Amino acid sequence: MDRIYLDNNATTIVDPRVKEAMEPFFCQQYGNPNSLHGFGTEVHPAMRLAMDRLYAGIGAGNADDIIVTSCACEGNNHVLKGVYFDLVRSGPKSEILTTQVEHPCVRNTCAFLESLGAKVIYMPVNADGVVDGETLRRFIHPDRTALVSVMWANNETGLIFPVRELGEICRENSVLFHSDAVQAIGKIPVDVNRVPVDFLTFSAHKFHGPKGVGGLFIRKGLKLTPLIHGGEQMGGRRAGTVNVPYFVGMGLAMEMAVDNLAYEDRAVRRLRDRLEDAILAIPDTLVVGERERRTPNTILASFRGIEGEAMIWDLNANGVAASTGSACASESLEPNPTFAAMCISDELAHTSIRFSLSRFSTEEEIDQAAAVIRRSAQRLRAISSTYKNSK
Ligand code: C6P
Repeated sequence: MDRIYLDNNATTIVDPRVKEAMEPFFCQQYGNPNSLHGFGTEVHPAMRLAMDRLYAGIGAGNADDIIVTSCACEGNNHVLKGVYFDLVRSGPKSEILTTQVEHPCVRNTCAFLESLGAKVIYMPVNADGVVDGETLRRFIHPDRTALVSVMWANNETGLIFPVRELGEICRENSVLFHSDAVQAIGKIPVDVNRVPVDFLTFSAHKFHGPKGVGGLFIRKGLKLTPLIHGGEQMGGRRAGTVNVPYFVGMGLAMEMAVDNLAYEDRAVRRLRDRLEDAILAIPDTLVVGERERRTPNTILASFRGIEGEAMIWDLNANGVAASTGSACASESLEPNPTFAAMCISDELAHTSIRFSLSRFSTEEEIDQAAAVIRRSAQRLRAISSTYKNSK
């Protein structure tokens, strides 16, 4: 039985063309790019091309910076801790604004900064599951707010935040704006010309690049204390020998992600909607958030009376990979903060499954997955006293 992968918000398959582009940089062109000899300098053209592809992919200008990082967790840590050191620790500002539904790498870094004395405000989401301009206006203050950090799209619900409006409000108040665009790149347009972000983070493995490499965009002229001190790599902004093969792979993956945006919007969305219709045809199911407000690949569905973990287990045994939410929180027993912030009841939260597609998903897979999900729901409800009692 072929397995069906519907957990693309956790990670994606590396596009075979990306893998192929990376290969020469392991055993042939393996020089350190900072070396002065030919082994070092011969990798420069590929690095320049990769960097050009990243710039073009997000619409960055020549004077902006993009730092190659090890992942989005690193990029997000860099922004939050950097701004803390630059503006909060010794003033002149005191507060960082973020949301109640950020990825743990933002939420937990903010908690760490609180332990150092920063004031962090976790803004609530509205009925649509996002922080809107009105809410930001309530909390932002030009004298106190050092940074606003709001994700571009949520990893669990797929809901898209009004980042353009939020960025404009930050500009009006002369406050720095950061967006974690991990779940947006390759799914919806991400353009730093249209959205006034100062910092933006992404991770290659979410758009068919390799794991362990990401990017941090820094708007031109902005200072940001490094997270990793050492050599002069990345213009002194991030020390450490650049992971050349992964950087090359990320560059190509970015270009392909942008080239495939129209396909994502049309074909992936059509498959997502097909799966969603099939799920909603099962009695007592619901999906969180309106379709048009979500990234085109994501469904967060709830199956009344079925524990999420039980369903993941059953789906897995029948060849379908999905998740109960964020992969890195899959072992946590804490209530899911995103669901809590959205006022999703405990019952709903415990019965939720995230299905996330990619441009590699096929119609045949979606139809097979729909049949597996339907049978799984029937099987598990037949032994669920919670479900029977709810009837
Ligand atoms: N979310 C998920 O299952 P890394 O692991 O550093 O490449 O990416 C971290 C990250 C940061 N921000 C957002 C919005 C994310 O979705 C993720 C990764 C995965 O939802 C794994 S926890």
